[in-house]
Amino acid sequence: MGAGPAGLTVGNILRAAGVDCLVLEAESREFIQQRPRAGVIEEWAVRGLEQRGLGGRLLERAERHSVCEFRFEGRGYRLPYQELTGRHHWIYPQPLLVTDLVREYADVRGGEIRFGVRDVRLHDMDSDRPTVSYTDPETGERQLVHCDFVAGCDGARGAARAALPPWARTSRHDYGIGWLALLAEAPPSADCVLFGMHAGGFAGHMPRSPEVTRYYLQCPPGDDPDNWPEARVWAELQQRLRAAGRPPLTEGPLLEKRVLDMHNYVVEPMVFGRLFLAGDAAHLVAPIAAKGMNLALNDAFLLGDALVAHLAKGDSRGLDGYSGACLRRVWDYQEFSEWLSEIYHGISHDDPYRAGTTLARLRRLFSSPLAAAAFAEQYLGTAGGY
Ligand code: RFL
Repeated sequence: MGAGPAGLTVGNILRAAGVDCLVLEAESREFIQQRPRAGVIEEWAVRGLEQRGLGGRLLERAERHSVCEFRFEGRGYRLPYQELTGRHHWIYPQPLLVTDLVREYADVRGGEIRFGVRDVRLHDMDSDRPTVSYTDPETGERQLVHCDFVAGCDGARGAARAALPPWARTSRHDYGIGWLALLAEAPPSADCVLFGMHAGGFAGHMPRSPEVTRYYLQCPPGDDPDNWPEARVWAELQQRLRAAGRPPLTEGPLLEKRVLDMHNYVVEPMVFGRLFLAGDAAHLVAPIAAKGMNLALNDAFLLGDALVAHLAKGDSRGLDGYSGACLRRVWDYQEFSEWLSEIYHGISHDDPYRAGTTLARLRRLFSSPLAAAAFAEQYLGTAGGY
């Protein structure tokens, strides 16, 4: 269920092993191939895609990033994470990755996919023969799919999570802040990601391609994007990201403008009978640390490989340990997101005590090589070892 990074990766792994598989997707192919979202992919995740024959186009086109820059108190401080850890980030827009994965799954590996399905429901997940039903968009008829396993990869608002029993635990965290997420038709204004910590609120600059840049502006949760006309957006971005000796941002028309209320959740366990949740269906992490798609890929690698081991070799160890293995990385990234949120938002808080401790944390990153290396390791994600 779901043709996002998680569902398509699981589907591709199953198809490579010759396993019959059907992907159900609520939207159209055109829509999912254009939906703008993530852009930062961790090195281990790219390696995981590559090992499963899914990284070719990404490696040809993605940009490699090795440094990020924090801007506060009117100055820019560069953090050379590759120098500190030997590892880097890849920048590859999520719509391009989804396009690659759909093409490989449907056009190369012969996987079946039904787009535009409506009213998807799950039945008998705790039996040996679970079924999924949906309304066919063309005929309007209900269809029933008999399954051996169901991969619930239908994101934060899908049907899979809703089908969990009452005893499944969902832990939630609300940051109490909003981000205005923007895509600008403007070239990046620096060679790297910029984080602006300012009394007026956080601002972020994330290069996406030579023509397009993602920006974020902290705003009240639930704010109306109409409160942010282009002139106000650019004035705030210029102010919050200003640093001595750095040129002003290159402005351009805004292609996307939406308010995200920052919150996280984690579902435990990620399994109910024959239903295995993966990606945002199982855990949401606000885009603060750019981790969500990476976690979705980690789940998909573990689930796809475990299903193949079970179906091809009768080895169930991967499926038995699936939830625990995913959750170790999930909680690690949740914790980092929490820590980073304080760095981003502590200065703009009304509380001068919090602003003081946040500035101390920031200064430590640029005075202690050990603190910088610890940040870099978490920012890049640990390559295995969980
Ligand atoms: P997706 O991508 O949401 O895919 C789920 C798919 O399921 C479909 N669907 C259904 N299909 C069938 N039946 C139903 N009932 C269905 N209901 C929904 C949906 O149409 C969709 O196609 O989940 P997946 O695969 O788990 O992938 C998760 C990632 O998309 C998400 O975590 C990231 O986008 C988060 N994220 C980022 N993650 C990163 O790792 N690095 C980043 O730089 C980053 N930047 C971001 C982000 C998320 C953002 N937004 C919009 C919240 C930036 C932003 C602005």
